[in-house]
Amino acid sequence: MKLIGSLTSPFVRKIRVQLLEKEIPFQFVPENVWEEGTKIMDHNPLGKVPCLILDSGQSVFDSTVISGTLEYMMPTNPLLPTDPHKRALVRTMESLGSGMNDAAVAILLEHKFHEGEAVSKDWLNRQYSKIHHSLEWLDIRLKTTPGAFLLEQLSLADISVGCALMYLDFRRPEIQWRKDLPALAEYADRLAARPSFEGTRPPV
Ligand SMILES: N[C@@H](CCC(=O)N[C@@H](CS)C(=O)NCC(=O)O)C(=O)O
Repeated sequence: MKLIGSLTSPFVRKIRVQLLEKEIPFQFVPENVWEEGTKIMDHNPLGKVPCLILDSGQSVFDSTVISGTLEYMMPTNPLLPTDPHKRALVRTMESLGSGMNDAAVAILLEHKFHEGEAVSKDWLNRQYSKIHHSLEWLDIRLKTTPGAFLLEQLSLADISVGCALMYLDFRRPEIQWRKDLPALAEYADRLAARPSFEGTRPPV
């Protein structure tokens, strides 16, 4: 199994963490999708990473499809509950993490492709608002759970949300969410101490 991706992408990190937690061996294939001459379109017509290549050669893309595929193909250390309602909640929180990443990446790209007056403040504010509302939602959710995780045990929700929170620290330090939401910050720190997160920290 091969995983095409970059070491800084939070979507790719989610899959790397999942593979490590499930103890599934894989080959990491680095790809810079922004470089001219990238070969990512040979595997994913959308030109995005992560892209998982199964041993059969079949491509699987979009991180949420990859994470679901890995769960039903590889039953070791399950990261999705069997109860349908809890599963829906975990998958929703996984999507919340992805949506936070989408917003944080959109801010990054607005600054990458526009300068000065051309930068849309409305667009940026829209993205910051999504991130702030998601952080508040997570803080409330965390207060309703007795343990260390968003549900009873580690799940795809924690992996996705953990990657999103750590991506904010990495790329959007101006948000300064930690001081207003200390319980959420502690939660992120607990996740960051796991070997799977430790081993997938973005290079500085
Ligand atoms: N919904 C996708 C988002 C993946 C994504 O946006 N990846 C970024 C890297 S962080 C990318 O490849 N961007 C290239 C582009 O948008 O053309 C997923 O969950 O896999």
